[in-house]
Amino acid sequence: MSRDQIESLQLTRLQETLAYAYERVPLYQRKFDEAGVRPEDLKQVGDLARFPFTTKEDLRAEYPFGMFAVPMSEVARVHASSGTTGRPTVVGYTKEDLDTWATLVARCLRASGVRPGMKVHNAYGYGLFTGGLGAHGGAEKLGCTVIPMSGGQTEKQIQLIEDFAPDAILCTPTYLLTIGDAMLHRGLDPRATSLKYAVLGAEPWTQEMRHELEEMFGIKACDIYGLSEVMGPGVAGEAVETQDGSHIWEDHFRPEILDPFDLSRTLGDGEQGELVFTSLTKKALPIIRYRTKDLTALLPGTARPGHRRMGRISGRTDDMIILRGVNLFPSQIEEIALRIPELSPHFQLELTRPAGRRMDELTVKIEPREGTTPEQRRHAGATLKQQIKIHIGSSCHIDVVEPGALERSSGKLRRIYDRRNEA
Ligand code: DLL
Repeated sequence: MSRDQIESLQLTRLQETLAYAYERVPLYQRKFDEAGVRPEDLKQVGDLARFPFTTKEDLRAEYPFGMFAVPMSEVARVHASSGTTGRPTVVGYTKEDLDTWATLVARCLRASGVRPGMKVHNAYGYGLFTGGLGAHGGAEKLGCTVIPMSGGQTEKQIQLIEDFAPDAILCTPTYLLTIGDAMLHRGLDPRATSLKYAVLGAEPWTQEMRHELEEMFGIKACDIYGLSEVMGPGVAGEAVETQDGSHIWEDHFRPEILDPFDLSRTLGDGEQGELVFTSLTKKALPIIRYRTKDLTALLPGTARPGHRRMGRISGRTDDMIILRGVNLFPSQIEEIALRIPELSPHFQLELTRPAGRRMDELTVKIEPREGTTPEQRRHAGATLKQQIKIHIGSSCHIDVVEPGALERSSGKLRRIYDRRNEA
């Protein structure tokens, strides 16, 4: 589809979605009324900016099923995201929604190099998390043989990869690294496996990490993006021939980028801000201007010209550290650390304010590579400190810990901020 075709499709679908949501979901009716807007007020796509946002808090307040636009008898499945505190956010799908979801994940997998008939090892977690079943549905829809391994049990993952000889693996980038490290630890060569493609997402990752994983396994690694409130994995996917960021499937989602400091300002393509989505075809849970809190920019389409790409996620609005006035995202530290060969991508940031001090202090705890000498570790730590000062402009403490000392997870990479001392 051309850009023009997509934009005119978006207009019709937006009009339909706004009317559908207003009519069926009390929360939307309330919010639209409060904002003084009616679905008919959308005459062109840009009018969407007049409509109110939806947030995670809205979904929590309507827990569990208050935002569903269809009777429960038409809800074929629910998923939920755990959240750090309080109630989980619950999302629902009709049969038709599940079919659309599978079609879009299949589109992502195909773009990333996976083909019908291939064997796909799915190591995203199954259960309430959308990753496992979402990726599963897409791989099945594409016509692959799915190995529903789920996350965790790294030894078993390795055994099945050896025995079942899959062509592709689906998991988080950090978990693929964990599998690779575990193989090396056991004296196995990750490059000798049957794997040719990896479709990785659910957490931010960098070009450096891509390079590392592609080298480690001898594969092509592509990104897949999504979030449960908007659908799950498959909102956007990356093409293997260009590997230049995920294309957002704009026939099903209308993206916007907003100024994170002034949400009334819509930013143009190429500008970094908060990503906001409106669903265009979802039935069970239509979502209007959902604030993802993810920071990125919209870029013109390349391999799929009708759809725009998203830049990589440079952070989350709620992850941003303001260190003595400098805005800083954990991904910036990762990018710098990965350029230092003696350091691994496993790190944690700690933000503290020592008693009696007026300023926050940042400590980067980072693991070195296996086999590095104490001297190399000291040197790598000093280089990291210096590079952070040059590129970010902040001084920090570096603590090069022992390899394997920091907490790992098979799901999301967790950065731990110690904000106890924050004023
Ligand atoms: O993580 C859905 C998913 C599963 C995507 C498997 C890709 C693969 P949630 O648990 O709702 O859904 O978390 C959504 O994760 O707002 C981003 O902050 C982050 N995220 C997801 N994919 C990427 C990605 C799933 N490719 C939140 N790059 C989103 C960076 C990502 N961040």
